Amino acid sequence: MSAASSSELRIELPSSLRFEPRGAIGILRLSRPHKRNALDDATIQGIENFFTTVPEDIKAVVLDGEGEHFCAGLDLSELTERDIAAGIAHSRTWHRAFERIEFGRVPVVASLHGAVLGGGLELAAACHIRVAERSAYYALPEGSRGIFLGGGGSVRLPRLIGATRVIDMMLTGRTYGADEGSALGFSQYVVEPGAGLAIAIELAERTAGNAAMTNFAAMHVLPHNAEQDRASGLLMEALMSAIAQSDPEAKRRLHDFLEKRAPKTVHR
Ligand code: 1HE
Repeated sequence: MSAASSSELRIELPSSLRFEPRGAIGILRLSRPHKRNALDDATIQGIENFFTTVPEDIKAVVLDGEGEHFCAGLDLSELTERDIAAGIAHSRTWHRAFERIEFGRVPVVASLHGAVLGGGLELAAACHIRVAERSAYYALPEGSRGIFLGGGGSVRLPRLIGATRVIDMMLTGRTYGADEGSALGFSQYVVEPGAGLAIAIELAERTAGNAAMTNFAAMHVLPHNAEQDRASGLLMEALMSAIAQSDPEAKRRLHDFLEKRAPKTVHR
């Protein structure tokens, strides 16, 4: 399916999701604050649809949550009547939706604040960059609700913070605040309350300015190589590196630098 431009977004989003294009980036907002942005089936389907057909002119997406909390995880009210087969199918819908985020076309920057719980943390973990306001806190209430991770968290979270910490969170209900969580790997940035969205937008705009091939390589090759044996990883790197540098966009950028038209890389 070919993607439309953001001004003619063809996909219909559920009322729990809102999309706001802003030039080369777009903000996708969890918009169910009265339920603390709990993720019901319609929202998960909407996330999958959105990331399958991100409008062509959108080069990066910010994922935000309306209200005081980023996301309270799975909508527990939908869980009570499911049998085993329905439970497996349900978990697989989450897997599909979150894979679309992690291995889609555009980098996704999550802006986190307040509760980032259970499936909300699984959702955040599927994003490429996480900016946490100081109010953000992380927990896996699954342990106390008698359930288990189902949105890819048992795969993604141990890769972020290590399996033993995830086991501890599940078994004891341990919570982590923004600073501690960032040191562990939950977020790459911690910012003051209220500053998360603006910084997430700034970061998204920066990624939107990259060559598309570079973003593709970072999003697809780096996680792939983290799971490869050394020889396969190095071979994949050589192939990707050659593909990226032969792209006309890379040639243009290299000439810009050599002819002193490009900014220098400095640390501020
Ligand atoms: C919900 C949910 C939800 C709130 N499903 N309805 N997640 C959890 O176990 C976390 C459950 N939620 C909470 O612990 C708290 O709601 C919060 C700490 C996030 C926020 O507290 P607070 O005081 O601001 O709000 P509240 O009064 O608890 O909730 C407001 C409303 O949202 C209320 O509904 P109301 O109709 O009584 O107004 C809550 O019932 C509703 N609400 N969270 C359904 N999660 C793929 S597997 C993933 C597995 C998981 O994610 S397990 C973790 C589930």
